[in-house]
Amino acid sequence: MENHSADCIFCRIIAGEIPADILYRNDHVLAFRDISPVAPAHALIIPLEHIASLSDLSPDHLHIAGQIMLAAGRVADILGVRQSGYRFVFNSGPDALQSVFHIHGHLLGGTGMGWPPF
Ligand code: IU
Repeated sequence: MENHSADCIFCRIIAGEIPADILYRNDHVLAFRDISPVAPAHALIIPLEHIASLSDLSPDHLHIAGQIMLAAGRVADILGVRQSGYRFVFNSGPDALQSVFHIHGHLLGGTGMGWPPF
């Protein structure tokens, strides 16, 4: 696997070393249910390639960034929230409370949400 990090829990989920409730996988991304959901539907979409955060994306990652966005609609379908609506959120850095440093989009749905989110 490209750029696999043995120290990264999400790389270990990708490698099948740690169990996860997998919803979707293709050649570029993996989606699984968040272990501590904050909404009735809460999935994480991650690239198979280890990239630490949104801020570490470069133009070289254009294809993988697109694959992550494309997967959101597919995962929303799988979770049954495509029609009702959902939010796709990337926490990046300390103020946003990023805690796992393998880029992941939180797909949140299954309930009405407020705005702004703080
Ligand atoms: P954050 O954006 O980095 O704060 O989100 C990390 C998420 O990863 C958080 O919602 C955790 O519940 C979730 N998670 C997980 O689903 N499985 C794990 O093994 C670990 C964290 I560690």
